[in-house]
Amino acid sequence: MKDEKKSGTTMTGASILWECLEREGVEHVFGYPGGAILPAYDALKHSKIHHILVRHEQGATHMADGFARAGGGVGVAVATSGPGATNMVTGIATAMLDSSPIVCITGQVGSKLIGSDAFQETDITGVTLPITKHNYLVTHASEVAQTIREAFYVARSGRPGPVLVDITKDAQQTSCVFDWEAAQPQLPGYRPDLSPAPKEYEEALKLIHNAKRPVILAGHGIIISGAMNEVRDFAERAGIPVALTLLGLGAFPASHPLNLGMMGMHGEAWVNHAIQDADLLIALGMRFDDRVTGNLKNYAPNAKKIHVEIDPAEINKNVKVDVALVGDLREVLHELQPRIESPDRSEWLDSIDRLKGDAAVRDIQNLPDTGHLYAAHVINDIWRETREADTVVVTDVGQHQMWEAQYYKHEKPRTLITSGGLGTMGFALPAAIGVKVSRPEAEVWVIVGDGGFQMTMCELATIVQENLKINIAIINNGYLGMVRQWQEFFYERNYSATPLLNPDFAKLAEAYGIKAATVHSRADVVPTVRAAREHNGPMLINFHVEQEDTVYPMVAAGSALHEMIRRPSPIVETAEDE
Ligand SMILES: Cc1ncc(C[n+]2csc(CCOP(=O)(O)OP(=O)(O)O)c2C)c(N)n1
Repeated sequence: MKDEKKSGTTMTGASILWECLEREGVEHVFGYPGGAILPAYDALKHSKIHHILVRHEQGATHMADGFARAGGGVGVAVATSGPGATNMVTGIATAMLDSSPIVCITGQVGSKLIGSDAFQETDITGVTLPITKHNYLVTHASEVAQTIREAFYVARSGRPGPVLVDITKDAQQTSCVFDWEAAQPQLPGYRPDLSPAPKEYEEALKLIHNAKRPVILAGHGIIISGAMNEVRDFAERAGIPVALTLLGLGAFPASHPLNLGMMGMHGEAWVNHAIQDADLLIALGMRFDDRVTGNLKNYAPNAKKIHVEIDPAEINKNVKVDVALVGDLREVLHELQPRIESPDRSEWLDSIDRLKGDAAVRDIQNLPDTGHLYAAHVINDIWRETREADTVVVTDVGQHQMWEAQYYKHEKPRTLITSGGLGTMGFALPAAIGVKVSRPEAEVWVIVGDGGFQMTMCELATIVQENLKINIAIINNGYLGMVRQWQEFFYERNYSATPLLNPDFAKLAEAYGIKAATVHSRADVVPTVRAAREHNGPMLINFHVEQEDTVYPMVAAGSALHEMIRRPSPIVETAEDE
């Protein structure tokens, strides 16, 4: 119907832009206007697309990213040229490292002015070349349709990622005949659909069947591919325990008996020991990031490695593997699944259980109540209160992020949204806006440090303007906590530039018209969380937690995965003394 109406008619580049976005299924965009993108903003009045006015272009990119991660679609961010476009850089790099499909549209100065250092001119395609999956400079209205179609195709296919489309002002203003059909993507060199050869399946099966101590390493690719059921069936059938990356949390149910928990720098001790002891690692949709491997020289020294991954560039990049199955994880597992044998692996699973040993007595949840409020208490209580609901937690970066990963037990995919690869402070608040727009029925909780919150807190205004019910828990320790922790361990407690002078966050929220509370004691956590859930609008809770708390375990940079710094346990030490 739509085709008949608009295809073949003469339209401006700006109108074509919105028309194409609508046809790509876009209902919301996050943006901020300015001179070079004004023709597009003018044409917005004829579009059904809802534009959400952000307070900073970085926020627009994180919102688009949160939107994509929560809902599985493509998020769209819009900005003007020059400073508008460069403000997007951090969000684009964040999406790139976490394979999140976003399309960023930027205005550019008139095509005749390009290269003249015109007002607000930046070569944004040059700037973003290494941090986009692909980018485009559009200088004619006639290129808009095909470019937008390609941009969406590239962003969402294969290994997803960010695409930037920079459109000159004249390309937006001038007109041409719009033809959606003729604007098919033409990308002869781009082959996102790969599949492994039969021989590779045979080799993988042989390794799986010969293994005595296998571990599955489950990553974000499982969620992107929608392969949760396939991974669960595979793990159950083969009797293989599953360790998860930070971005993999939710890809395998936390309560499943084969779930080991998070691996890596702040993974639980038994998970890292199991990986080091394994004779086979089966890496599914993960990329052996240094945060999960520790020192590569001593990484899983006795293990053969199978890598199932959609991006061939990841194979043998960090860790040399024995068998690579390059393709979509879901399809690869469909192929493998019927040929998997079900051996008895109880000996291996029992030995991992024994590794769990003293972990519980070291857990802060189980230490005697000293009257202090710890971040772990807050996060554990939020989990207990919200676990039955359709809850999405969006975290920022730092200690609270790691405690969230340890204490919020994610059962389902897309319930933890966090910046893993780039570790972008300031991500949480805007990303949560994108999450809520994508999934309005979900209960959205932001868990954020006092440092990261201040990086993008201007988006509180966007929350109010859009009337979004988002709960914000600030884990306020008065420090740039994770950096302070490194200084504590590795820089002789020289807390250089990490103590924070904070505003009264509750008053700040109230200034925006957001309900707020401040909590100092453990007893007040649950009632305040309940009040936030019941409140019909956004609420911010400022949790004043123990200032010098530490995330344990920790694999120090340069250490092997099994060399962990662990929380001292009086009980364990007493036992050793005797
Ligand atoms: C944009 C950005 N700048 C700097 C850092 C380095 N960094 C990592 S964690 C951290 C401290 C975070 O402090 P806060 O937000 O208060 O959270 P906490 O660690 O206390 O939970 C810093 C500065 C970063 N990850 N991102």
